[in-house]
Parts: sequence; structure tokens; C-alpha cells
Amino acid sequence: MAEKEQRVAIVTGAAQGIGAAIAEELAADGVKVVVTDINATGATAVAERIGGVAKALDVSDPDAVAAVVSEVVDELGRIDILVNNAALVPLTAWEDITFAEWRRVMSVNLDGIYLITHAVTEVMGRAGYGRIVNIASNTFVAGTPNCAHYVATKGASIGLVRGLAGELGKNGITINAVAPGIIASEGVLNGPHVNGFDYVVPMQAFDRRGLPQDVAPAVAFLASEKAGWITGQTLVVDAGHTRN
Ligand code: NAD
Ligand code: 4PL
Repeated sequence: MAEKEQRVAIVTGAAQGIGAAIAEELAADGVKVVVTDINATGATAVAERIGGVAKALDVSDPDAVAAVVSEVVDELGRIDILVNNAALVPLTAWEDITFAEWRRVMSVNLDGIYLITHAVTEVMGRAGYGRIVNIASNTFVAGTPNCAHYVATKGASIGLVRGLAGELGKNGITINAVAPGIIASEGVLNGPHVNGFDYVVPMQAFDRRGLPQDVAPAVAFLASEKAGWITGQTLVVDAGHTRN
């Protein structure tokens, strides 16, 4: 990577919550952030706040992913960082996980990661440099109930990190996962997972709810120049809720 040129990041699902905090943290580090989300209005608001670029993007749509990645290359010339953050965060008992519900979650949380990672690694491979961070979840460590499909996708995102690190390393690309515990994002605060704090906070080392801003610095570190000797790893960011 040439020195002093502004790095470019794509963050998916960055209109709110953890993704927005990651976009903000990367921008504070001097990175040009492409704020992508299926919610175009929300993405635009975040991009305006942080001096980034907004792109409407449903990560489960193959044509849309291809179009956005090629637009970013045309407009900004490079992609140094990809943060795979977009996900559905459901709370659904196993008996209610129909095949349609299973596929809905797989298509965003897993197919979405495949599609954009496959497109972006081609660009990064040509440059001989890249940083990829998958936002997993400590539900894969804790075995959190009533979201088995979600937990399966988060385990798979860690599996992809482990399975891909060796191949990507040949092209100067690192790929790691960050696994947060329960976080007071807009999605969690406005949904059924909000009840989880009563159970989880007492298991944490720190007696308060985790915030999106508690997760973002770990992501920014793994996306930085300084993390060049770290790949294939998972960093759990959950106030000590789980310990592995
Ligand atoms: P959130 O629901 O607040 O925000 C998710 C964002 O993703 C939204 O802006 C939404 O519009 C977007 N999105 C949904 N479907 C999309 C699609 N098909 N294409 C593009 N964007 C899409 O979620 P959050 O709590 O901030 O979670 C962000 C990430 O962190 C997810 O990967 C989630 O699994 C992970 N995570 C969250 C928690 C938590 O407790 N909040 C804990 C661990 C991991
Ligand atoms: C511990 O990833 O890690 C609720 C919702 N509780 O999405 C998560 C915990 C949730 C989590 C998660």
C-alpha cells in the first residue's frame, strides 16, 4: 500500500448500531468509509455525519453487490478494508424456524458474506493488500438459545475466517472475526433481544450494557496497519461474558 494515500473501507449494514459505530471509528482513523445498508436513508445520514460515501446495498443480492464493488473501485480507486457487519438478528424458537425462515437468515448472514467477500478479495488481491473483519457473535461461544439459525451463521462466519486466511495471506490480505456479546444497538433495543441484558449483564465482568462504541475499536485495530501479523483469529468483545 502506498503511504499517505487515504485508505478506503466498505462497511455493510452501517446505517445504525454496531456497523454505524464501526464506520465512525474508521473515519476517525482517517479512513474513507463507504457506508452501505439496505436502508439507504440511514446509510446517507451516517455517511454525511462522518464524511463518508453512502451506497444502498442489500448484501444478499448478487447483482447489487457486484455493482457496488465495481462502483467503489471506479469512484475511489481502491478497497483496503471490508467489514462484514450486515445481518439479521432474529429471536426464533427452533420449532418456529421454518425452512423459509432458515433460508432468510442464511441468505443475508451467510450468502451476503460470501458475495461481497468474493468480489472484494478479487480487488484486494490485485493490490496485494487487504483487511477483512467479519462481525460474528459470542452466541457461537455461549450457545444462546432461540436463535439456532443465527448462531449457525455466526459459527460459519468464523469458519470462513479460518478456512480462508491461508489462501488470502498469499495476497497480503488478513481476515479475522470480532465476536461481540449483547450490545445495545437500535436493532436489539427495539426487538425481543432487549430482555437478554437482565440475564447476561450479571455474567459480565462489567456491570452495564455494552454499546456499539465498545465494539468498534477492536474492529478498527484489526482493520489497521498494526494488525498485519494477525489472521484467521476471533476476538471476543463481550466484557468477559464468555471466556475461551
Ligand atoms: P442492527 O439490527 O441494529 O443493524 C443491522 C443493520 O443491518 C441495519 O441497519 C439493517 O438495515 C442492516 N441490514 C439488514 N439486512 C441487510 C441486508 N440484507 N443488506 C444490508 N444491510 C442489511 O444490528 P446490530 O445489533 O448493530 O448488529 C450488527 C452486527 O453485529 C450483526 O452482524 C450482528 O449479528 C452482530 N452482533 C450484534 C450483537 C448485538 O447484541 N447487538 C451481538 C453480537 C453480534
Ligand atoms: C449474548 O449476537 O451475543 C443477544 C443478539 N445476546 O445478537 C447477538 C447475546 C444477542 C448475543 C447476541
